[in-house]
Amino acid sequence: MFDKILIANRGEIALRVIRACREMGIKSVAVHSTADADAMHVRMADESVCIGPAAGTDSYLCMPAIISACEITGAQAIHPGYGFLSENARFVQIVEDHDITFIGPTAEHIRVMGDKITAKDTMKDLGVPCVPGSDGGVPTLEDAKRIGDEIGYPVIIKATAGGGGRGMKVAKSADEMEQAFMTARAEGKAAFGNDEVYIEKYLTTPRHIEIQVFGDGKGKAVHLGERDCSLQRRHQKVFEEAPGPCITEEERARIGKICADAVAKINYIGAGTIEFLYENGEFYFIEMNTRLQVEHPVTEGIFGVDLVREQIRVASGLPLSFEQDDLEINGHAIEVRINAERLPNFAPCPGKVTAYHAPGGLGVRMDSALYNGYSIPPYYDSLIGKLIVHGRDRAEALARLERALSELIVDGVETTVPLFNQLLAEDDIHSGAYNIHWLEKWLEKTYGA
Ligand code: MV4
Repeated sequence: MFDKILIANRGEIALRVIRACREMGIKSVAVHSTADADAMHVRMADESVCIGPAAGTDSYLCMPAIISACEITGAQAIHPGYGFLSENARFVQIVEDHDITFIGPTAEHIRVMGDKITAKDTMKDLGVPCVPGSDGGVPTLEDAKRIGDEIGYPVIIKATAGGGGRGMKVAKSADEMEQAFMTARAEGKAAFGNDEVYIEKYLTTPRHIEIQVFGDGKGKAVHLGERDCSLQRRHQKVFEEAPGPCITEEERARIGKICADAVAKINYIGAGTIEFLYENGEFYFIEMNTRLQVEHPVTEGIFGVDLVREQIRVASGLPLSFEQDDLEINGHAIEVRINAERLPNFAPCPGKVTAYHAPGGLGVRMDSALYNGYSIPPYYDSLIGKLIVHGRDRAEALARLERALSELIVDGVETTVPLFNQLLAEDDIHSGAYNIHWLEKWLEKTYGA
């Protein structure tokens, strides 16, 4: 086992990893930008190293500074958290070339899943059900039109390097194909330097269901069920839950086994998420994320496992501490993302937190790096906390969420908390009757534009 780990991240996820390290008797090293000298992750770690100026590109994304911080402190492994360098295959290669362990998948797995065409090819070969569409890349407009006629409209054209909804265009009919194809290509080129695109049947009202998988890198893997993350705004998740309110035990067992078997077969190591669209009782693979996700605590809540601890274990060569048959779902968990943003436009709202009080009590977990008097810097993501509640069933979790939100105090900045109080008044939230378009439609209806 490692005796010192460097955390190449900030905010609540850095605290999350530091906590796992401390429970495992592992020393932690925080890295920080000049803007984060007073941040909680710096205070909570055993050691810290300043790695550069405020901008993420000059600090949390600066590979030489992070490698140097490892060498100076003698950290044997790097946990990347999520975002920043967590899915950067080039970084993983550099880390390994310095005889440091990357706590996560191999550079090769990250590369394969980072390109959506190769990811889909790979998953299809492994028996994972995919959205019907083009077989790989679509080089010309003529090919695109032929494929559109074959699979039938509406279709969606996606940039293979796309992400966050960029490089994605829907064509409702053949006469929209030229415009959609050209735009998706141009966006892929501009945003990711890659104009390769592929085509899928466009699913009109799916849910976003993702399966948590975990591999030991030696041909063994498990699944930890699904999360329903359909409540999103502009491709940013705001509310996530596990288990999915519409997924049956049989469906979970079936798709879970398909996912676990797939990642076992490629000797996948660490945490991964296989994303599906779910419509009319069918799962359609769209993407795989090769990192620990923001919403991992809802899975931890219902399975009672520490996913970061397992990441560290398998990265050090130990087996997973459980097998598939040991895993059993207990109750229901919900996470809401608390952002320093002003409603209704979700405009970032950094500034000084004049009062902070975290909710507590049975079934309440607040993952946040906030403290009284902390100044939220304007340079990074606006996520300032995740409130995760657990109940014996979904209704209890929702009641507990409402109660916990009533205890939470974040003064001095605007937050997304009022949004959750409003959502908790909606019948569709209580019945679970929502899909990927529900939140944007609700925002439109409630606030206009
Ligand atoms: C789709 C789709 C419908 N049909 N693919 C959005 C981002 C990327 N992760 C995949 N996305 C979608 N792919 C097909 N074939 C609809 C979306 C989509 C979406 C997916 C998940 C959660 C929210 C979404 C919001 C808009 C569109």
